[in-house]
Formats: sequence, C-alpha cells, structure tokens
Amino acid sequence: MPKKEYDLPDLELMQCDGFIPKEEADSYYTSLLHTTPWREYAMPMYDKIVTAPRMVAWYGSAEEAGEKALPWTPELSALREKVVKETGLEFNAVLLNLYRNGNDSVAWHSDREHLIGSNPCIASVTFGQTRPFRFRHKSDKDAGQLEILLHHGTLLLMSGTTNTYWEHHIPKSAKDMLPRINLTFRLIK
Ligand SMILES: O=C(O)CCC(=O)C(=O)O
Repeated sequence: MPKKEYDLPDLELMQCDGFIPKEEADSYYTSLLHTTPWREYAMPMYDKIVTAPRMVAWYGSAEEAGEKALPWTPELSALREKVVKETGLEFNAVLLNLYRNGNDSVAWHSDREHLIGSNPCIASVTFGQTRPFRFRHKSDKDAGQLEILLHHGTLLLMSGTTNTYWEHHIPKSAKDMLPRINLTFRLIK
C-alpha cells in the first residue's frame, strides 16, 4: 500500500490512502453514520461551556477509557484489528467524530496528554467527505503549516513528537459538504 510521509521538524506522520478499500469503506460509513449513538460534546471555552461544532462517540473498556465509554462493537473491534496489524501498535480506545456538513469543524488543538501520555501514537481513519486537515507548529513559526487531505478510507498515523509540538485543525467550509466520520484510535495508559 503506498504511504506518504512528510519532512517537517518534530512531525512524524504516515498517511496511507485506500487503507480501507472503497466498498468496505462505504459499508463502514453507512453503518457508523446510522448506528452510532452520536452525542453533542460540551467543552469549556474561557469562562463558558460551549457545544463543539461536531458530534462525538467514545468507545473503550470502562477500566481503561472510563465510565462514559461505550463498549467495543464487533465493527469497531474489527477496524481496530486492521489498524493494529498495519501499524504494529496497540490501541484500547477510539473517539469518533461526526462532521455533519461544512459548518462542523475542530478548532486548533493538540490532544490532551493526561490519559494518553507524552508523545502518543494516534491512528486516524476517515470515512465519507474528504476534508483538509491542517497542522501548525506550536512554537517554531518558521516550520510553516501543513495541509493534507484525508479521504474516504485513509489511515493517518501521528507519532513521535507530533502531538507535543504541533496543533491540528479541521476548518469549516462554505462549500456543500457531505458528512465525514473520523475515528482516532488511542492507547489510554
Ligand atoms: O477529524 C479529524 O480528522 C481530527 C479529529 C481530532 O482532531 C480529534 O479528535 O482530536
């Protein structure tokens, strides 16, 4: 399977388009879109609680991923197995994000490391609408920005110091956009 890598400071990404072949990706997309108990996500922003512009679902065992985690489904376990086989890494929880249309987005952030440790490996799988995924360095302004496209069936592995030094972001878009589902597999320590 062809893999793309990017040569930027402190950044370690491995992108594998077509990781899930089209027909199988179509089936995951339809099933996850319609059977996932999507919920809103309320998050603190300055002195307020705001609703994130996307829907989420969190899966894992209660021991590792907490009381609010939903138990693994056969479908998500099968996807996790594929990701484990491809990356040689262990993952025990997965966050699903649903971007309903171009108004949904995720703001600049890096993933909070209190559960996943420093320099975590995070494996992202996308289904549905292709959206740009942007990276910016937290302190090195000369490192520039990177924009990649995450397609239906793409696997992106973020590892090394990527999460420590870089933030990521899915921008809103004024274009007509179909729903996009993203799964980020994590290892809760
Ligand atoms: O939707 C994506 O590709 C990224 C999701 C994300 O940044 C996150 O779950 O922290």
